[in-house]
Amino acid sequence: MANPLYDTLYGSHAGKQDVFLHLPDGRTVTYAAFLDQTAQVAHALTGMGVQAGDRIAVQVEKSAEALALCAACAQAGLIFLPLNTAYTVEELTYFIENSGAALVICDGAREGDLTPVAERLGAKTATLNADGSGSLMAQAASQPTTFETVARSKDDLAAFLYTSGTTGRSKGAMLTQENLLSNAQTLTQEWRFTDQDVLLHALPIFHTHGLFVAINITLMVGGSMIFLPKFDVDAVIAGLPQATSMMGVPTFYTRLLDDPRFTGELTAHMRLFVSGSAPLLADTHVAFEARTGHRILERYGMTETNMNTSNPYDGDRRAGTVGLPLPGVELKITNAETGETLPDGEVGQIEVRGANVFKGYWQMPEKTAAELRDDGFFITGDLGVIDADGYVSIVGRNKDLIISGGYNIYPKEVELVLDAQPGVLESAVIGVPHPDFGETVLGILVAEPGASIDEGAVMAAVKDGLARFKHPRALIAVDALPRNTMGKVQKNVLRDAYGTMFT
Ligand code: MLC
Ligand code: AMP
Repeated sequence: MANPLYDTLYGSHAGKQDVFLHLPDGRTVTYAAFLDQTAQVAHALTGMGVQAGDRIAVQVEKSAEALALCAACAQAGLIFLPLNTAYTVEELTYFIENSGAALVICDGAREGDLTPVAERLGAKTATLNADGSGSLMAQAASQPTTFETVARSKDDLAAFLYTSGTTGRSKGAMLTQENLLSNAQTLTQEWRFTDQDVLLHALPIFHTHGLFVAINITLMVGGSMIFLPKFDVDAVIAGLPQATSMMGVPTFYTRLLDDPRFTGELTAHMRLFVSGSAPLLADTHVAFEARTGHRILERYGMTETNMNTSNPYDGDRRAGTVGLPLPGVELKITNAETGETLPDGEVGQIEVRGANVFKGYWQMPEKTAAELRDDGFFITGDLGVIDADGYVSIVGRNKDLIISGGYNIYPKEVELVLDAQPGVLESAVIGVPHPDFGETVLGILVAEPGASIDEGAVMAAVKDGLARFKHPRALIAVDALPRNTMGKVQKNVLRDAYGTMFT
């Protein structure tokens, strides 16, 4: 039975003894062995009573087994829901409840906390640890190494990825098989990936960049990956000689440039460096070329749309731009108030349409309608401009979003926690420049009349409720927040006042 996503990315490699993964301990995993394990995991999952269309919430460390779990979901027609390993139990509770997950796969260290939450929400639990141990693989080990692939259509959902919104509550972006396949096909061609490529993979696999852009392209061509648990500058420098290509967020590249071992000689053999998920400063692009001779290929994407634009593989990779719309992706700049299309050279909101654009937000028709027009154009919330050569530059956002080291932080989510603290009348959370993470989080607090704010207690409360990367790097108490005549907090005034704190 046909299942386009599984058949194209995985089934097409049946029996191949070529290496798919190079692991940090020196082990390699062939495609054949990977597919055998995938089938076993698919049996283990269906043996727990889940069925096609069910959501599988996954908060596990990066490992070959975690990839087999993702592949098994595709083969069994399950909807893969990857979750940032930094999320707290409180955050996870929301995702499990909102998604209606039938099964939660977590690290053994989290089992005690998450099992009662999962049970209360009607979900089962299994464990998968960073070393591949845990109940899921224990169950899978005794299963057959073949599994009857479940029939799915390209319009069926393949993954949920949660992306917060300016109102603070995360939204489950519904991605179909076609969303993933069409983008992987396009990127493979645009970026010239082949089965000779060895991609150095140091990204997390719970977000679009590391999961779908990096891995699906490799699977599409039958390439291999140096599969690092996370970005570590020593491991990356050690792995580069065996790699042909690398993908990363800008922080990867600024950290490599900070290391004198990262030289032109070390990278002379490399075919391609790709950057995205956050703005790559033109200075970084220039410094990278001066050091290595390579011009980073910057591209622009989103959880809701996968990749939208890319600088050319052959052609001018222009620093400070995100390149040209990808084949099959329509991109326009519009007036945010009227929706009318603006001419090249004028700044407006970026809207995109194509097979890459998601189906909507899970059980949130109003939020979906607010961003996904009836004609299929998706309002990205990014501000951009198209130049005379068609190159797109992102010049800002009209969504309240901070991007720190490539992770999204939505100020509203942090403000809600700060406002709930004793002595705090109100707060404003802003992003300010940071040399390592690009942007970092700053909390501005106003005390209730006559009250004083215990900043230590406030930070302790934040630590309990929010993932580490969302924590304000500093809290600042002020008498009042600047407001415009409409009473809206002027965050630009705050950014001007505190923007140089960390630079
Ligand atoms: C880690 N920390 C962060 C952080 N990452 N804090 C803020 N922002 C981040 N991004 C915390 C750590 O837990 C640690 O806390 C402290 O900050 C110092 O950590 P570090 O050692 O400097 O961080 P490190 O572990 O090295 O991680 C930094 C990083 C990582 C850049 C390698 O954040 C990363 O891999 N980012 C990639 C994110 C990503 O994949 N984005 C794609 C989104 S998809 P403590 O308490 O331990 O000191 C998307 C669509 C598209 O955007 O276009 O691709
Ligand atoms: P996410 O929701 O995690 O997928 O993040 C998507 C957001 O990241 C986009 O809406 C942009 O704001 C930002 N982004 C992604 N790629 C780039 C880039 N190359 N330059 C600037 N911002 C980017």
